[in-house]
Amino acid sequence: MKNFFKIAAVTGIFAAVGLQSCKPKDTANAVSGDSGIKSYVAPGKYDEVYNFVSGGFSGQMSVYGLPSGRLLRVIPVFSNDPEKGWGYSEETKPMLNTSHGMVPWDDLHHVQLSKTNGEADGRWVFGNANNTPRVARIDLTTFRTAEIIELPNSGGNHSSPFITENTEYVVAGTRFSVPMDDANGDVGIDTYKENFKGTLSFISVGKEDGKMDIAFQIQCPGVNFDLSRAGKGVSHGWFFFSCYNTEQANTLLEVNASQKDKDFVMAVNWKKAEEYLKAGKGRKQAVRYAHNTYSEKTHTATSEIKTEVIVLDSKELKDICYFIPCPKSPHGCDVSPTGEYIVASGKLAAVIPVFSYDKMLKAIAAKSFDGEFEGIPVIKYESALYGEVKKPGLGPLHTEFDDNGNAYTSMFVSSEVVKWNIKDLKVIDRQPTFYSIGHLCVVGGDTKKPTGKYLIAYNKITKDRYLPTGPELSQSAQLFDISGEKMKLILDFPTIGEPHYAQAVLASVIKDKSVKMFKIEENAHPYVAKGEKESKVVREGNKVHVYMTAIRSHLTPDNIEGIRMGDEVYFHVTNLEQDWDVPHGFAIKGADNAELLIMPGETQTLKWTPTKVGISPMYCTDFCSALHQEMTGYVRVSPAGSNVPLKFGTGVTKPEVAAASK
Ligand SMILES: [Cu+2]
Repeated sequence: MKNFFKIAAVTGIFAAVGLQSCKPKDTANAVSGDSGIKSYVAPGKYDEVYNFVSGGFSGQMSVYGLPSGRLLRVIPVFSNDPEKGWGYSEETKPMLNTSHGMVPWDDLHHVQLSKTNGEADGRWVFGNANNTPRVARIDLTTFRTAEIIELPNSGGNHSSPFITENTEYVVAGTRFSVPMDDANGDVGIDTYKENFKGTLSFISVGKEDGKMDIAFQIQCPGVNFDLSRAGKGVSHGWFFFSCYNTEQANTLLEVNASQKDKDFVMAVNWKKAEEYLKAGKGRKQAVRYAHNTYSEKTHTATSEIKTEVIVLDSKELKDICYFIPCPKSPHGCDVSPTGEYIVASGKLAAVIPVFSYDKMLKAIAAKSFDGEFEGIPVIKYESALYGEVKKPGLGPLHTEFDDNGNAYTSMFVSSEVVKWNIKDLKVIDRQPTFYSIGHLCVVGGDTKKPTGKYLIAYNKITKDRYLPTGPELSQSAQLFDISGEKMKLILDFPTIGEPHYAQAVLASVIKDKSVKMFKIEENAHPYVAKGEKESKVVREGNKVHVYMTAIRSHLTPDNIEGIRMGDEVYFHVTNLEQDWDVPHGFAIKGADNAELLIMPGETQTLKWTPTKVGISPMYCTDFCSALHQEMTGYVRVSPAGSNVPLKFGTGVTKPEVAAASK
């Protein structure tokens, strides 16, 4: 058996991936009859569902309307975004701060909506940074990133951000085990088994304000944590993580981490961990990590470096972590709506094992163990197993659920979605995807109450699905109607970056909470100008602060003189509009960062260091009115040491001399 797996896995399956040999033949006829009409949303009509999709290596999150597949918004999270000035404006730069300094890129893999009673409550959506481990919280009243927290003791934040049923915790398991941050990391890489550790970070989330904090970490054996789900219903209080590389290999993982027939699902009793934490069983560890928050009062982010984290050791505290054997290199680890069944997906396995929470508890009570792995009890496979889905397809990755007791599993290698019944584990239907599906998403499919109407497949490859666009083709999502016995493909739509995981929720949960503008009288930005009369230009040494306002269709001031080479100029632009959907933009010639995009009632700052003597035009970048093209101005830059007086104005052909020079 072991040899079969080795050959099948390393030769057969990987060759199949490379050759696309499992490409379905009937691509042209994929949507037939009137199925397409099911995705049609007439002009002027709203979509029924919001779909939050990870942007993979773009570092952003995108928002689509379903069933139309319309791209509604790209939310900047971990990467600079010149469209919105994210990471370029002085106010947003602190959001990308880390213990390594500013890291303006990451690889966002998974998204997860906040939950109340196990259902999406539409308050926040969380995303993970895989590369430089971080977790972000996005506020769904503004669709903007409100908070980013860095994770110490982690390398590759893949198993993240997964959430308990009342958003008590967002959890983040490290993908790459590494030496702990307070240990000497200058060790031979081949000392992996001795020195490399895995960690699970439990991030608490403020009930009202959503504020994140690392409540504790659990130190685990050095393996790769891949995905996770919180228990719910009967299994509330537990977390389940898939782990691979239990071989603890440190090189050529494609072979060396595919040796064993079984890796593990790790079950974590987080309620028990909380008890140990309260009883003072944690170790305080000195670390450095950034915690960045954006305030909509000041429209400004602050970054704080934290210096301590509490670590619980899974080896010492025997009853918080258990391993369950799982074939083979598992990816998905998904919990059914009732919380009773845990579905694991071995990427290289020929079956889908379904574990029973009840059987797992009984196995723990009866100590039905197969020894230990790195000091953690290993439950006997058969003792926790409910049953196996036989011949589901090749390369099972991830499972979600509907409201009728069915499960849907993505099959990467055989490029299909397989529907099966949770009770009898029989396959009901299979539909091809185009091509190489990774994650899938059912509306509410990871919650206690799935809606069971739409399923979206997130595919790695599109090949012949869209018009060619050079060497790189758009990646894609595919929408299936799952309201009947058979799944029906109804739409293809292209996606931003590489769509990993996504979540979807009925639009009614979110749409009426949208912020339409920020009240100008509540703007507490230190450089706000709450009306044109408050606009001014102030020199402080070589720093020049421009308190500027924007309203249709002019900037105030729009003529500025007296700037000198060597100055740092800060344009603090307040958008005076108090009307929905009227942002203004701001850009100036030669600025080496980006534009600003300023929402109604908000203030944002562009830092500009002039590089040439002369006249630099500036203008509004967001087409705001019929006279948007006239929304412009000039800045005069004179040589260093010049005695051109500081002057500014709007609507005067001869500007007044600045009174407010310091
Ligand atoms: Cu404008």
